[in-house]
Amino acid sequence: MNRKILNPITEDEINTYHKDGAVCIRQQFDQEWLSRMLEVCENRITAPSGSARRTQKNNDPGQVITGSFMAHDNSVYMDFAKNSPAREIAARLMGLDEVRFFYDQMFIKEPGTQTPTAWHHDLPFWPFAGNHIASVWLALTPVTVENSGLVYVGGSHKWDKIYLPVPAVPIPNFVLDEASEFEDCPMFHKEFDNPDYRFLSWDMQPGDCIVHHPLAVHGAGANASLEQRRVALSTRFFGGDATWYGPRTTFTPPHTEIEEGLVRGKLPANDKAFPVVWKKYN
Ligand SMILES: O=C(O)CCC(=O)C(=O)O
Repeated sequence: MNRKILNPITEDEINTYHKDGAVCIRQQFDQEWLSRMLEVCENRITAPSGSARRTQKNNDPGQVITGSFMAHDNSVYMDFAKNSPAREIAARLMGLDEVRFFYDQMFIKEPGTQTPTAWHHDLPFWPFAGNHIASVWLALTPVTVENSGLVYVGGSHKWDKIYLPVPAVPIPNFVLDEASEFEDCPMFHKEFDNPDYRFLSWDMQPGDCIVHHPLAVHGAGANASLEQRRVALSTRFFGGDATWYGPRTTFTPPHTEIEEGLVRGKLPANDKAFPVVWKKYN
């Protein structure tokens, strides 16, 4: 399995990431990574464990299976976070010499599921502040807008907005204090014909990934395909100007309850919760 990227990240890709808040990076993972990660994600369909969740709404012929923090109880995911090219992709796009692993999340949408991914950006869910937090959303199956591919609002990470974090499955008292005052994220699919917005989406093959900024607004529609399952693994990394803010929601990454090294305004340099996984000069 390749530890290093297969092709250099280009200036064009870096500029797009900074300008749009999201960029699609093609084919940087070898087949062994893809087969391995698809298998371990699909195992969660039949044997959900850890934080895997399944949502199936009334009258929805499909379902959504999600999971978070898998790396903390499954070494295959931790190996991906510590050794796959995802780390270097995130670091190079953010222009950092060193990145830490934040957490991982998987998103499976079974054929025919009606459940959309609501419009949101990620930062208000998290106890962090700063720009240098990148998510690498790796397609493990073919992805199109028709089968619930992500759609981004280009440049939305520069709007100076922070939207109310709403979990996909309702969680009682999820939002804490000040975050409950944040405004609702608009339903941007109603604006698809509005020339004021630039919507970005990509047809993807397994092994393509989208890397997005923590304030890039994104969402996805139903999986309208009746044949194609959509499986993605989102692995998040940070460094540079990222700082600990303190919880805005009940989202609590493993080992952060101890609070060692977690000081508001400082890089969350807690090696157990957020190990350093890539250094430029290694
Ligand atoms: O895959 C999805 O539907 C949601 C992904 C997402 O919101 C993320 O990775 O931040």
